[in-house]
Amino acid sequence: MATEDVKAKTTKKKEKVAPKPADLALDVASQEMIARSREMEIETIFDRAQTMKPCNIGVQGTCCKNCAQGPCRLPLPKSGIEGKDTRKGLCGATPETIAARNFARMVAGGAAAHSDHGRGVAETFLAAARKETHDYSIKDTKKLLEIAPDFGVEITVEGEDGQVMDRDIDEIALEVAEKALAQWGQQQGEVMTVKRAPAPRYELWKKLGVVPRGIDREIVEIMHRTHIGVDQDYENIVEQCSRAAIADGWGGSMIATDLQDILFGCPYPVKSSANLGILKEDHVNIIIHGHEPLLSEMIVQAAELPEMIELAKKNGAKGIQLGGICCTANEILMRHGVPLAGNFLQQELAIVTGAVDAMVVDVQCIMENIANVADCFHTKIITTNPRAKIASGHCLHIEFDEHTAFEDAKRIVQTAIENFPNREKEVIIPDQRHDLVAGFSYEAINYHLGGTFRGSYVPLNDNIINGRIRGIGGVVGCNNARTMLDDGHITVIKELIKHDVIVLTTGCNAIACAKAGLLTPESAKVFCGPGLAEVCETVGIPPVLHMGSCVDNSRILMAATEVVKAGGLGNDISDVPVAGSAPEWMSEKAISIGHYFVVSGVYTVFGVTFPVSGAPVFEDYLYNKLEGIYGGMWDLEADPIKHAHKMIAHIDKKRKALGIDKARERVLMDMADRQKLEAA
Ligand code: SF4
Ligand code: MSK
Repeated sequence: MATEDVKAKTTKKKEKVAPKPADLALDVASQEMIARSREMEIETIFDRAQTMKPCNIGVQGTCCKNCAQGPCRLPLPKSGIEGKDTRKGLCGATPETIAARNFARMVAGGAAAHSDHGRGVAETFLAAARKETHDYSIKDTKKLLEIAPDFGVEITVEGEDGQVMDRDIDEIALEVAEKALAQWGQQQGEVMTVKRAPAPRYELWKKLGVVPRGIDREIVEIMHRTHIGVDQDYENIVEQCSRAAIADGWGGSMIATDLQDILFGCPYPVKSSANLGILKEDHVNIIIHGHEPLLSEMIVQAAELPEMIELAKKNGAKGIQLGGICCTANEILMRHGVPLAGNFLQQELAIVTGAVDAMVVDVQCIMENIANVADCFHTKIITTNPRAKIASGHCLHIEFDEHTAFEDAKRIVQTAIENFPNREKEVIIPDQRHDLVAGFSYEAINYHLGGTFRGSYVPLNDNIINGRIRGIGGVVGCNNARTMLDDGHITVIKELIKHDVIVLTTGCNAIACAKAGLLTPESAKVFCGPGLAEVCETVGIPPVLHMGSCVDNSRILMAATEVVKAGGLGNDISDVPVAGSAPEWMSEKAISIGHYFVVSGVYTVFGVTFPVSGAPVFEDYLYNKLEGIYGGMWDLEADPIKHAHKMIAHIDKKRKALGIDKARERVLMDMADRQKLEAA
């Protein structure tokens, strides 16, 4: 071949055409902003995902860098393993040990993130109970009284005359606060909230010796065991993962959710809207992004102050528009109806509109590159948490302290307002926003199904037993730039509801559903199978119930527990026709959540990729053997339709085991059937 031809061929090979925005994101608003970022030559995660490919060995979970003799890299040979697997790290660590250690460190990272969030909430709760802050107080006394006994706190007291009286609420709050905070540093005994699980589940954990002793202790022990030369038995490592994950889901995350509900109110159904179209050109736009509601609750109040609205007007705006990204978004949506601006992969794109006057961030899922994108606009990035700063001259740090919370929030809102006149680039806001109904705490589901006086999960169970509802899908989790934004989420969920599986959602999945219009009762008749559509229509609920943020996956555990308690669907979560899923996961928190779903008895499928493929024996342990121990197991399925059908197959397996599989052969409902359903 002539030299010129070779050159032409090589150059041609190098000229890789960037994928079209429509191939990178499902929603039109994101597509428009990806296109705009390209026109403006602003690099985003969508570009980096093309130029940087993931490491082939890390993806398999078999790269170890736990000591300075490595990294030791043990990729699976292309031809597979024939005979004995002789791969070893320098110290002799097998692929199984390495993949298990990496998996365990992800559980530790995820559990630590959730639980440290929970600790922050518990500390604020204690400050409120001690009346050290005027900015927070006990709002939901009903929930306080409900959870107090779980911490061994009496809610009544016997008077001198032998009469039983209600105890003082402040006293109860203080005792609950102290007991709750003690769960983190506890060294012996059991994390107290773990006993909320159905009795057979708790007994199984006791038998297996995986009831967590203290939240921090189990996380620290993972880090110890995965140090070079400690735990070299993948089954034993997974056992410790189970302790830490239970300490997260049934401990740190659950306590965070409870105490947030008591401080800010338990969520009940609320209407709002979602996507970048919620931003307003003539308003000061403040995006709140991250995970903790402690600050965002204060910002919501500060933004409503007449003096702030007046200041906004003085600066040329018509008012103040708040919008959320990631789980902070879910927190303030659930309790105040603040609209959702977008999910994880939309954080840079929100700034690209040119309409964001401040993006206020706390902790978790905040991409460092928002500082670079903000640099191209007038947007101020305001970090607020001492744990999460961004080393960029363009970021402002206004530290948030629970003792001066409202004043801090006012400073932040004021900073955003004063930045409004500094807009320099053209503002382009995609005309995309969808209505939604959110706020389905497990208490709200109880109320919605059964009414104020006879709130109960019995109607849900009845409809599962009679086959109108096939089962329950818990579909949650992140976006992942290695796959099309929201495509996995929406394809999986549409397939589930089409087959009469009701979906409980949290996190960025919930935001994806909101953008796709799946969080409205009206969506039921468009997307659901006849049975689920009938139930949603009768009860007036969407087929996808938004339960909150990442820590609120604990609400899904409690909903599953309520289903068990309502009767007729077995004695434990592992008996219920339920399956879990994270179609676009990416964070370590997703691994901790997945593992506490699995050890709670739930078959859990992840999409995109799973970092264990380089260690087939360990992979088989997670995907198959765990079912024999916990009744739940992991699985991976990247194809969203197959992913949904694996969940449906599991749900059908559970229906069969319960003897309710025949109930699905049903005729269309007549008026008498509808009346029966309403009366259930
Ligand atoms: Fe290699 Fe062992 Fe060190 Fe890991 S711990 S880097 S496998 S020598
Ligand atoms: S925010 S952990 S990307 S769900 Fe909770 Fe979304 Fe995943 Fe962060």
